[in-house]
Amino acid sequence: MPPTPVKPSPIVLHQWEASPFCRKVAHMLKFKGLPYEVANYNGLKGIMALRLSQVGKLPVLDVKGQRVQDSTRIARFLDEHYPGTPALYPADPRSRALVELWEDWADEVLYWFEGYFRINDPKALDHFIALMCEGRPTWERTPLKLLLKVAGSMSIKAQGLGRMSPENVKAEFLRHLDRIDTTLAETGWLVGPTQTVADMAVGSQMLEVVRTSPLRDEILRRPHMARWIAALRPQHGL
Ligand SMILES: N[C@@H](CCC(=O)N[C@@H](CS)C(=O)NCC(=O)O)C(=O)O
Repeated sequence: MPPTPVKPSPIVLHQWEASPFCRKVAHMLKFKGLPYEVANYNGLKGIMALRLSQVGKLPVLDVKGQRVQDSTRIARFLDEHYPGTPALYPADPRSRALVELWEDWADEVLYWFEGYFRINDPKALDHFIALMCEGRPTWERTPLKLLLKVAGSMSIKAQGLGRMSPENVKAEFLRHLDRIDTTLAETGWLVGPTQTVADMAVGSQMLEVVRTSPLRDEILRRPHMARWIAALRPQHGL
């Protein structure tokens, strides 16, 4: 009897539906055309996500028998292990450096603005909690909202944005939007002539603002950003 072929283990994305970092990874996998399965940690099941890695954050990707945590490490892993697929990072060293800077800026700076607008706007927070509790018993919404509001406010205060006046936070955010719009004017993408992980990282944060916050109007009234968001939306199913 011929040996039964061993099926390669599927790629599994451990995620929260409303996490911009998880959506960034989902975007990368779609861009590369890699099929994957999703494990959701909605509602109070989120506590189990803490055990998936030493860091305790999502996204976590199980791929080729390895577990990789952090969206940026996942991006590098995917380019290294799937060389025949569209690249997330350009080959040219200077362009790659610029992509990595944009990516890091999105993950480490822009994320806090997205979190600030989500935590401090009651409607945005309710929308976010509804997304985070999809498929879970309704009673989980109240404790999760309390938990995320308290923990979110504390970390945004510790980071600094939470101690600025709302007017100043908004003004700084609008300056960032202008910079992005100016950069996009040249090719429609942040670095070079094609989409890179820079667009996926910045786009995932912006799409979360578009999805839950009234500040979406500020994003969509900037012409280059509006076109860019329209191009990124299908990858996010939004
Ligand atoms: N640098 C990480 C950030 C991931 C991250 O902050 N994920 C959030 C969800 S949006 C999280 O897991 N927060 C839970 C926690 O901080 O305990 C990445 O790029 O993956």
